Amino acid sequence: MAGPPLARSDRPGRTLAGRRGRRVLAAGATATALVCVPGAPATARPSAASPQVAAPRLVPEPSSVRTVPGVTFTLTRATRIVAGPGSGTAGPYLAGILRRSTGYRLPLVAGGGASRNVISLSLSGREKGEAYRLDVTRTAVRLEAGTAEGLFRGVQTLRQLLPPSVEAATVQRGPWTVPGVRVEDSPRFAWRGTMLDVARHFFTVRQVERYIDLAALYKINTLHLHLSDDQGWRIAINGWPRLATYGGSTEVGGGKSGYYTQADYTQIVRYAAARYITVMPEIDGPSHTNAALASYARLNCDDKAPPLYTGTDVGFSSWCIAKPVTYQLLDDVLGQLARLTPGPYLHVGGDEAHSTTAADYATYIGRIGPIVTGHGKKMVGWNEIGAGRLPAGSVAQYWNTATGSESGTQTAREAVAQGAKVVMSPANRAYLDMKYDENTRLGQDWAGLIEVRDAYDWDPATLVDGVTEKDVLGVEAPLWSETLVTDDDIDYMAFPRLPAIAEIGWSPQAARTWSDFRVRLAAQGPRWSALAVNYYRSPQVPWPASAS
Ligand code: TNX
Repeated sequence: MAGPPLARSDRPGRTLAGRRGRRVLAAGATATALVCVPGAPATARPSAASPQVAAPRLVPEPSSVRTVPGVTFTLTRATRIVAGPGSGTAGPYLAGILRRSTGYRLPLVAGGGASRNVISLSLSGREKGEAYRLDVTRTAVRLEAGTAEGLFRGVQTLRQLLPPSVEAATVQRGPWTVPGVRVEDSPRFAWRGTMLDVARHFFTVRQVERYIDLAALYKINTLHLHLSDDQGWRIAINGWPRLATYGGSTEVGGGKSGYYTQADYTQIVRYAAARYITVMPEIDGPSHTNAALASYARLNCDDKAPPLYTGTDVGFSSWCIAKPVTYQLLDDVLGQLARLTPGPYLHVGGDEAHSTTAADYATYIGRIGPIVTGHGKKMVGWNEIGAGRLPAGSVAQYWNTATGSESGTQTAREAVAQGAKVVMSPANRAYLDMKYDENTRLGQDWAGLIEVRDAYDWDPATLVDGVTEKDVLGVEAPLWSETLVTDDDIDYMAFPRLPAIAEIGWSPQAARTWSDFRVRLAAQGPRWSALAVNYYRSPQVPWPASAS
């Protein structure tokens, strides 16, 4: 299997947990009676001096939440959604969710107008980027942001302030109340991603869209699609038809599989963009290339095509580094993907090249970098690419474990020394395909077992020596699919760990503790039930009785 096997003693300990309890701060003297609960434990008993206010159970935890005691907004048949100019998809997206479960008409109206019994979404000069501000009073819900993207992130917070049944696909009974709050929020990191491996098992456009919606609820903003590997090539490329028709014809276990037409891919990109999620396509190499090598004999150094592969070994295949046709192919593939992808990044893989010599590997990275930048994109690769020459603006995705992987931490440092930024996906923390415990039916365990707390209790800025906060662009949770076939399989491995990684990427480090997160996470259970998400009922999380 991939990577060095970890002894159980190398697994992340439980000592990284933040021990700072949450504080309940009463702002009793203020006229508005706002109660400031930055990191207040949902379970804490307020002291006699402070009013009894339960902190809303939000994931990811916002930078600042102030509750307004005794105030609630109630959504009624007469509520209107007022979407100001430039508010993008935030209004229609919110209306779509609320109409299904409330059965109310909730008309979407443009700009100003009546200010009572409204949910208003408007742009303001006060916030920037993904930051937003949400005010819930007795008469209105007001969401403000500097961009449509910020409004969309704020809509996710508003969803979580409503009862869980708001997520249902059919009409439910209210009342549809929202607690009085003022939320001011912005992300810690710019990149909060998840990866879906559509190569080991193929997932349809509909399945990918479903995953996008679930990720959007936790303010994920990057979808990394692992489009090629030894077992399958999943994107149609003009001029190289057999990559998809032959290379995409099977998968792990040998089932009949599939690929995306360029129209399918564009559809995914648009669907993600409507949720302010950037798609980053990956074409893995120089290893993980068997499906392509099997499709065209001339791509192989000996001009012989290997058979298709349906097992789960890694590192046995390699592009023929010396042949010009390798780079013609990559130029065509990356050029077409660059044109289909509005986002700034192309991921070129680079992991586990065990069948490529170190010299060939460095040659390869030196060749592929200019191909990517020549098509107007920035290069992203797994951390091994740090051993090669990186164009300006490159990003290394750190996948090794924090302990027991000198070569991994070394290449990450080499990448940073060249000016690259790092996205953190340590396998023993962020890999959604690792088993939760010995009894998990799905997944692998080569990087260790990852219970929810292991996924949550780490800081991307202190994980790798020599890689600090300023070098870190963000976090990403990869979902490798050797063992995953159905939506239920995807759900089970991603929930609840994807929200844990999403919070690491969004929330201030000082505001997050495991003891508080587990309580807020528990409140998501009934939401996932309403969304028909097949989540893992971790024994570490105090799920409400109704969630099981
Ligand atoms: C390692 S880590 C891989 C993938 C496997 C995964 C399974 C990395 C960049 N590559 O090829 O699917 O382990 O956990």
